[in-house]
Amino acid sequence: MQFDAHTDTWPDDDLTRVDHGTMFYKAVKEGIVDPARSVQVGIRTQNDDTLGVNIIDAREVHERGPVETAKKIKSILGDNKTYLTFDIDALDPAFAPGTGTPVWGGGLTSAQASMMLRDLAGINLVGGDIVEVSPPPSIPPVPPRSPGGPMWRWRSCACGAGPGVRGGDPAGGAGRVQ
Ligand SMILES: [Mn+2]
Repeated sequence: MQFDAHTDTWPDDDLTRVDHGTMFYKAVKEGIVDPARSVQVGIRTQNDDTLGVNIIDAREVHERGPVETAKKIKSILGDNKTYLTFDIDALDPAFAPGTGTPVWGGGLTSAQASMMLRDLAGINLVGGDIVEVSPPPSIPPVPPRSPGGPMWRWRSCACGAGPGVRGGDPAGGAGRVQ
């Protein structure tokens, strides 16, 4: 399960090379992930070859809403072991400007991401990461909670929505894992 503005499936058949835009091409080609049980959420760049991976692009998230999107994600993942990779550029630059390859406009809001991650509680999550967090010096520092927010929700996703989660702000800025 990948939250991202980019699919990171650009073709590169040199399997000895690691690149931040091609790793999922290689993961599919090497059979590390099952594309039919994989999903990319928040995509808003074009890549004609999906390699069979399910894509819920940013527009679909906006049209469907976070609650229904989370249900669709769950239906794709099923009970399979799931790794979550959250590229911070899935969020609109208005919410997370500090990243290496920002994509202007139309990205997910922090509230949408927070609600989806919370609603994904119960999936068979085995690990995860947050990538591409890179506050450039030319903009004001990103408040520490901004990149930390998805990680916090990731924990709620892994641990189940506890009382501290359920009572929290749906925008996900503040809160505690209890
Ligand atoms: Mn990206």
